[in-house]
Amino acid sequence: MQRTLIIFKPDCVQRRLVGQILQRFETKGLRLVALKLIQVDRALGEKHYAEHQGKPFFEGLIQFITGSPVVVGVLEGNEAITVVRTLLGATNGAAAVPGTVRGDFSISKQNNLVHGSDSEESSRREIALWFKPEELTDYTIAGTEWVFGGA
Ligand code: IDP
Ligand code: MG
Repeated sequence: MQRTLIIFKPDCVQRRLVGQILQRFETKGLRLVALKLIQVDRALGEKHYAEHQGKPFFEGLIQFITGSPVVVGVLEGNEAITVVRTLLGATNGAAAVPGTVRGDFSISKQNNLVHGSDSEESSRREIALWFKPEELTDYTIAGTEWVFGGA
């Protein structure tokens, strides 16, 4: 079982698409471990996107992610990191394949609605950055074997 960090970015919250997109993740079989609506400050935004520091789009990206609240969460399930990235589609919404979140709802490189961790290392780093350990719940969903069986 793997965990991944998701961020419904400011465009997603402003466009009121959070529920619809979260439903895709839940329907796929992923379960929520944590979820909260927060206003991101510059320090958190810069830490989250540290790998992009120095790139031409970095300043705009920080303005974007700190410009309006985000919903951030942790999802868990078989191969959760790859599953979420596959459901999200390519970074550039204009190029993303229809059927993916970005392919269906985004036509922008920056405003691509949802973030998903890209590796186990990123997921560990990002979950620790956005959540305190006590915010991560531990519970069982009845009938889980019907969803995760044979993994
Ligand atoms: P990812 O979110 O698909 O992993 P990354 O390349 O890690 O994509 O970029 C992080 C975020 O930075 C993207 O999701 C997008 O919001 C923004 N971004 C990436 N490339 C560009 C660009 O060329 N122009 C504007 N924003 C960009
Ligand atoms: Mg990335």
